[in-house]
Amino acid sequence: MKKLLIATKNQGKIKEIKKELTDFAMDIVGLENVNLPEDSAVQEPAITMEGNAIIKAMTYGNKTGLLTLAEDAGLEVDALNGRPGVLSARYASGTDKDRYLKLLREMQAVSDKKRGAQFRSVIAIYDPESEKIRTCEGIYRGKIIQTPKGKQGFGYDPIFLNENLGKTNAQMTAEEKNSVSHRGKALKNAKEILKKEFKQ
Ligand code: ITT
Repeated sequence: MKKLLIATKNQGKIKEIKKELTDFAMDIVGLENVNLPEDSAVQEPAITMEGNAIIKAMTYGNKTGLLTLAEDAGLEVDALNGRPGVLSARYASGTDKDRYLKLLREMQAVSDKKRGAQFRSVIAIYDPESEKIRTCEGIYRGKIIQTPKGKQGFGYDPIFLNENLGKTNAQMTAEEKNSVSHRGKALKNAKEILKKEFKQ
């Protein structure tokens, strides 16, 4: 079976990606399964998520020689004109909690009606043999609540409410989150692209 490297260091992402790809006809490997030089941290210098996803997929694909899937994701808040967006992981130093608490502080004066937001996931797939690269994305709309809720998921999940389901991402299992989320949607697109364009 053809190997597919999932090139992310984020444990929350790995869990969701692996869950979505369980029945997929490729041999899924993580960065922990491949030998990489010590200095293999990847900078994310691009000003778009697409640019950063491509940089990550190409860097790890070229280092390992494997077909590689990488993702760049972020939270785009309406009242902040789309911030933190591509800078979501670097919005504040410290932990995920430090970052979502900073966001809640920044949004303290924003009324209930204006708290719309969306997650965006951009996936890049790169084959170092053919040098072919493809990207796809998924968007997931919801609302930033005032008080964090739930313990599952990662990142900004405790403050992101799915209004249809009446719960935050952090109150969902990985499976349930995948069925509605940006990453779930992007992965469904990615599976189609992999089947059509990267199967030998
Ligand atoms: P890799 O680059 O190794 O994949 P990362 O954590 O640096 O991992 P990103 O550069 O894509 O990932 O940053 C995405 C940030 O956006 C991440 O740190 C989270 O804070 C947030 N984020 C992305 N998807 C999320 C989700 O599904 N739920 C909550 N927060 C999310």
